[in-house]
Amino acid sequence: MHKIALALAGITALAAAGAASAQDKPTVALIPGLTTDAFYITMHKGAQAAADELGIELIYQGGPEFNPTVQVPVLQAVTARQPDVILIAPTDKQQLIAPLRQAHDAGVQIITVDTFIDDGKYQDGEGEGDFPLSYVASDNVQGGRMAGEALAKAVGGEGKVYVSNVKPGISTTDQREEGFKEAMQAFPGIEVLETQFNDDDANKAAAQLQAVFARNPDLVGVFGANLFSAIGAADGVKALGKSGEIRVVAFDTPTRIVDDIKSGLIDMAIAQHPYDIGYEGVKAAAAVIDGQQIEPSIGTGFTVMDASNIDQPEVRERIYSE
Ligand code: T6T
Repeated sequence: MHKIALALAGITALAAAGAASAQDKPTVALIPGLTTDAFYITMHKGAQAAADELGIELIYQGGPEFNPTVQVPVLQAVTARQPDVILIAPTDKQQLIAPLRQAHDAGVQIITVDTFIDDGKYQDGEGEGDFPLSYVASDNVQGGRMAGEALAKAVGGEGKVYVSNVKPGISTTDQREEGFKEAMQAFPGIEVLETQFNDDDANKAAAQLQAVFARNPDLVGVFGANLFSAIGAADGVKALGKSGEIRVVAFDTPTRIVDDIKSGLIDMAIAQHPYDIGYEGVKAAAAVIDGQQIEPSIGTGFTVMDASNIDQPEVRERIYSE
């Protein structure tokens, strides 16, 4: 296994001779949930920044959909390239356990970013999915609670709301829903309707919003539990002409969500810090390559965006890259 210091020394020498090659560097692969998502595009930038600083070769490879059937072949192709460490956002808590174990058994160290497998508690000697070395991510239960409190406040503690979510089995969005529902227990005047699953398709989420409203004309709010759920929920509210009447709270902050905060369509959005997840992920991978022990869980923060702070530079710098 490479030692970063040695690799760096080697790279310096080769660069001086004008012949540095990718094989001389330790290699880390980042496999996102899907490639066309501003959240993972931003994570890639953070990962690349850390890789450049630490003299690591970064491979970035993913699929076009947030789906284990699409992600597993990508994982197998990346494993065949034998990187030292794979950083991956597993698209399902259970379905990625066996494929990741195969990669691990082939000698690749695993760190999960954003999402986890199994119970997300790694290296504690328990469970089928205990082998990843670390989980680098937002606190998604806490983010869900924050969203719940914000929506409860926006609707004045009363009326019908629901969660627009991706699909069951994804650690992040499951936890956000859990946190949201936990927060709602403090508001007896709010009824949480059945969750609508949109398969990460904003058009489906928009159609579902309109269908839920057709069944519940007294609908007052919706929580979009990720980027596509939130965009779709907001689109649905807009199509009904109910902006400001059906209140929207969003997870994730591409520019489109920020525009909707400005127009009043969305009340509040929770920005994750995907750049930091990518950066910290590669830093942790570098430490592993260097033979160091790392923490089994590495947390990154949130920035809450609403009309009151959306023009502040330190808030705007958390808008995702597209
Ligand atoms: O919300 C993020 C990510 O945290 C989640 O795991 C999947 O959806 C996003 O990528 C946003 O689309």
